[in-house]
Amino acid sequence: MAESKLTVAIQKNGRLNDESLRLLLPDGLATKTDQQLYCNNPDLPIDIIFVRDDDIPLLVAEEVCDLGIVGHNVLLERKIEFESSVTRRIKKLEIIEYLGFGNCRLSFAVPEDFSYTNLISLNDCRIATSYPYLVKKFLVENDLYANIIYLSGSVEIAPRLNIADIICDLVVTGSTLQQNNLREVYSILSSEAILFRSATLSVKKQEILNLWLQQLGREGESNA
Ligand code: PRT
Ligand code: ZN
Repeated sequence: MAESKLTVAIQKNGRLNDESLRLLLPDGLATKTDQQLYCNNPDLPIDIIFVRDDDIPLLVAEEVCDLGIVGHNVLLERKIEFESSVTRRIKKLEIIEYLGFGNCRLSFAVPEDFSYTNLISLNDCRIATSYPYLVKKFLVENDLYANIIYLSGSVEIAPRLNIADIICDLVVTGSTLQQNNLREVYSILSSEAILFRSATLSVKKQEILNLWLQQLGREGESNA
């Protein structure tokens, strides 16, 4: 990647794609097509790479990209995964800004007929989730024990299929839970989209980043 430009990884398709593009590209420059994986605009100090959101933290941690936009939930999940890996040597990631879109929460939800009193009711349950590292961390911190069943999607259907007793998934309005006869009982994380960076940008790239954030009218405070 060119040293005179920043490479930003954003979600190719999905909930964060539109808003991420709107943030990165001034009006009129948003010309992405569905098939596009790469956007190189000579008028901008950034190149954009379109990928699945789950891959973005690794691309930045491996310094393939300089910046990324994902939900905070995805960044935190992948960070814990990286930290627990003994084979992968990855660079630190720093949050530049909370972006105010993609708001949601990661919550435990139980079937309507599940007898839930408090967190202790989760003990010994089978919990289906796409966020096994965040759930595990929460259980350990709260002195709870449960079996975590990893599912990459359609988590809400797991209790009905009897592959899990309860779930831990993203919730916004609660209507998906309701449709699946589930009720939210405890939220473990509030999330929104974040712009984040590799902690090891070169001095040159750091200068480009500061200038670009100024152009966007953004301060860009770094916090890990
Ligand atoms: O293909 P790719 O892997 O890139 O996309 P994805 O399918 O993994 O992610 P996507 O596009 O669904 O979500 C991207 C990010 O958007 C998430 O990581 C969150 O940070 C954020 N976000 C915001 C949401 C939602 N809102 C949301 N409602 N992510 C998922 N949902 C789903 C949730 O999983 C559940 O199935 O919507 C349903 C709940 O919504 P309600 O309104 O019915 O409660
Ligand atoms: Zn994803």
